[in-house]
Amino acid sequence: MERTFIMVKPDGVQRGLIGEIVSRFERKGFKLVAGKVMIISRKQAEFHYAEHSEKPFFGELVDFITSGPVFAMVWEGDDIISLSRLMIGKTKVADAQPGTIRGDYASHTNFNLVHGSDSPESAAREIGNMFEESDAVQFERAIEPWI
Ligand code: IDP
Ligand code: MG
Repeated sequence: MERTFIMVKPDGVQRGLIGEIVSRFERKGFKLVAGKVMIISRKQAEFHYAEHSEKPFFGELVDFITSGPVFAMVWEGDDIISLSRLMIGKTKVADAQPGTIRGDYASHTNFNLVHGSDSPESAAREIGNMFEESDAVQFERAIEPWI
């Protein structure tokens, strides 16, 4: 079982797409174990996007991600890191297939609605940057979604 960090970015929150995005992961059968509306600090944003610190768009990216509330979440499921990235769709808007979140709702790469961790190491780092250990609720489901 894997965990990943999923975040509805400020554009998704402002466009009223939290429910739509959460709904897709729920219907897929993944388990939500933590979630909150928050405004992330510049320090958190710079840590979150540290791998892009040398890119020309880094400043813009940090400005954008701190520009308003986000909906930060921890989701759990088998192979959730790769499966959630498939559901989110490709980074560049021109490559994001219809049927994916970005393919269905995003029309600009800089405003692509949602973030999902790309590896177990990124997931652990990103979750630790936004949540306390005690924020994650441990529970067993009465019924698994694939039954
Ligand atoms: P990902 O969100 O699909 O993992 P990354 O390559 O990690 O994509 O890039 C992080 C974020 O930076 C993207 O989601 C997008 O918002 C932004 N970004 C990526 N490439 C560009 C670019 O060429 N110009 C502007 N923003 C970009
Ligand atoms: Mg990334």
